Amino acid sequence: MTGLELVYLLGALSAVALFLFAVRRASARSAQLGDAGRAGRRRLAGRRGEDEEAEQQDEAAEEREERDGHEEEQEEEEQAEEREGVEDAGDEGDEEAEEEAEPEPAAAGAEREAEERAAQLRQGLARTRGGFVARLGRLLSKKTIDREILGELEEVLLTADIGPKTAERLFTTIRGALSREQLEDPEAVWTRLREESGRILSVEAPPVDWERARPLVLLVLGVNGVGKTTTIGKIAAKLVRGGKKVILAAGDTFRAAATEQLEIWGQRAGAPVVKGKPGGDPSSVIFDAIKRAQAEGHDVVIADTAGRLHTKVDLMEELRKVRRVIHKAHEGAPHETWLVLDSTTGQNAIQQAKMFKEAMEVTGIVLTKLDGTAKGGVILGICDELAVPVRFIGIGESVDALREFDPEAFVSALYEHDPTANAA
Ligand SMILES: Nc1nc2c(ncn2[C@@H]2O[C@H](COP(=O)(O)OP(=O)(O)OP(=O)(O)O)[C@@H](O)[C@H]2O)c(=O)[nH]1
Ligand SMILES: [Mg+2]
Repeated sequence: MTGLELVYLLGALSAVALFLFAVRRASARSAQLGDAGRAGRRRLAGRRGEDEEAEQQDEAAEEREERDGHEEEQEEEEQAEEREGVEDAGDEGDEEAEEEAEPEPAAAGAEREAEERAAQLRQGLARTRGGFVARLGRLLSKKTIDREILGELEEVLLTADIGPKTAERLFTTIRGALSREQLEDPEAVWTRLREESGRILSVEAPPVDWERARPLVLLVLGVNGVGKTTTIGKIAAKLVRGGKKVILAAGDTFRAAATEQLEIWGQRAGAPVVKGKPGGDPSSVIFDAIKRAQAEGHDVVIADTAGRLHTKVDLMEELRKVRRVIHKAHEGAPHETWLVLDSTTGQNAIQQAKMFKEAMEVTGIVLTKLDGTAKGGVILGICDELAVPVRFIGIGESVDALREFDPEAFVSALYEHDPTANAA
């Protein structure tokens, strides 16, 4: 061995010795630290004379450390699985997106929309359907029906908020169906009831032609709280969506917050609002709105009115004056005068309709709040007794919760389930 080799060997040996020394020191230090921690806890416990407890705690701490290690591993695994899951779902999402990206055939889209609308109407009429319609259904769901249940049927109809005249008309229909040897056939009686309801609701009237005058003036009436302002907002939104230029007249100068409420609806619908001073003359506000509509080329003016004045006589007098002034502003106007009725008031709505119709011409009815009442049958009484077409129905507070009234769709939604179909 040369001198140089000897030097190398000695150098390597001393490096190994140094390394071993360092490892030993490090492990001794960590043992010291662990012992110090445990000793510290023991000291604390010892102060309370609870050495054993401290030992148990140490063991528990060791177990916990071990468990935590496992849990961490498990968590990591779970997270990895989740990530995979998300990726899978992402793939599904992509597939869905791909499916959606394919253009839906126009006919299928229209069909889906019609189904959605029918479902929304059914939902809106759920409470009425669950009321007198369900009671009639229960009576007619017997396998055979006899004259004994006639009295019960009559009672259900008379208490159905459809008005006594209409109740009698429907009852006569049922009795007639029964006497024509259809006693064995409850389904035939149910069908008759449906058909007669459809006839009552189909008041002869051509659809509203929004283009027959420019501007077309629609005056909206009704007692306070029935939903005039809300309905005006919804109608305006519908017309604006259909490409019409609409302007609103804040003719309710009686109630302090009425103008602001209409302004909010105007903004929502995209229609300007002409307003006057609080307590001012409603006729002059509506007059100004018509003049502005003529000057600016608006297609439709919708005029809101107060629902309450000091007395009913005042209200009718005021509304007649409004009509006269509208006529002065625009020959042939108002082209439409719609009365808003709140279906939750039941037969009261029929009385209100009679009162307004006696005082002035009413060309259409809007029946609101059908979504919140079991008294929706009142629409039968209104159509039967007043022979004024129902133009729209309100089935909620949102801007799109207003429907053009379609008697057929209404009857289908109301008599949705044929209870006699499951007759035992
Ligand atoms: N659920 C439901 N609520 C409605 C409907 N239409 C109107 N409303 C609510 O009825 C309340 C009264 O509506 P308004 O539009 O202020 O009634 P109004 O006739 O203008 O009342 P006045 O200005 O006080 O005469 C509001 O809370 C509306 O949100 C509807 O179809 N369904
Ligand atoms: Mg109002």
